[in-house]
Amino acid sequence: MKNVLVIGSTGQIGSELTMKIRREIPGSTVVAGYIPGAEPKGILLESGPAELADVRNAPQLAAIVDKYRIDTIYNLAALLSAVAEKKPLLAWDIQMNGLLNILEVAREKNCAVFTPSSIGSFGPETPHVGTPQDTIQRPRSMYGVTKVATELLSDYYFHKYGVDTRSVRFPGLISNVTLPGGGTTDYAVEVYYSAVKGEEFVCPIAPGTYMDMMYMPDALGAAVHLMEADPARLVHRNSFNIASMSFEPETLFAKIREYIPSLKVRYEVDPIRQAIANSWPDSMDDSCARAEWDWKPTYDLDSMTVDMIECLRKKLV
Ligand code: AKB
Repeated sequence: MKNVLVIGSTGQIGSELTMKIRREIPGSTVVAGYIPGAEPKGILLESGPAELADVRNAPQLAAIVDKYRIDTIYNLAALLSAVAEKKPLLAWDIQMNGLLNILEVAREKNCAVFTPSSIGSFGPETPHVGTPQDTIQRPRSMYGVTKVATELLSDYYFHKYGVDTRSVRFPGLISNVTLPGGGTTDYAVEVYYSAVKGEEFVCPIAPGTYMDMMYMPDALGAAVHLMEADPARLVHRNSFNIASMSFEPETLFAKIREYIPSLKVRYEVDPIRQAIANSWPDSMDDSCARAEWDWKPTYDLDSMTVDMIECLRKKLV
């Protein structure tokens, strides 16, 4: 991985992944791909090249790959689960037609491709506790449908054309740099902002709803580590379960109150998000990722909470 294109570089994952690769992979050129209205700013813009990279525009992607001799594409363009339910056709266009464009460019120009999947690729019939790596995937949300299809299409390009496609199923990602937008797990980020600002938090997810979650530094580490893993060890490719913590809203609020006792929460359950959350795993089994590329998270709920509060205090107070 030397010359990298990050598509969706100003989003929740992309903004931090672009900077991490620029910082940590010596000699790398990392192009920050963006769409109009989501232009990179500040350090993201100043620390390396940026190009318009709309997944629905195949010639545009091919030109960037040629210009920078791209060898690895991180495809982070997606509508998250709740917003995809409201705009299913747009979600399909970005997530599926966009992916096909990327895979075709990768096939022609010999690039490796990382396209994240999600806990959203599972559905109500999936075993919810200790969700196995290989199990039933019959999601009922458009987000989930596109994630399963992403896994299958990425594996198809690997088996048929030898395109080096790899992926992880991300849990809900918690970060203090860029807010997520329109996801089912967003509550677990937003409550930290409310706690630090001293505002009441209105929770759209019902108490007792368990979902897998992960702190962003671990998620970024997984994305980079998997793309650098020895291909000979990979039995799976698209996509690996990865896990670090699983909690329900009350557990998270109790943990935050250990550090900010004044946190106030009220529930106003959003039926769209709740239905999606009910169909997702409570906790995934990530033993294949551990065995095939030494995946190991570093943060638990306590260490993440300490770091989130410290970083948000610096940013917001
Ligand atoms: C969402 O909630 O839609 C995402 C996800 C778990 O894929 N954060």
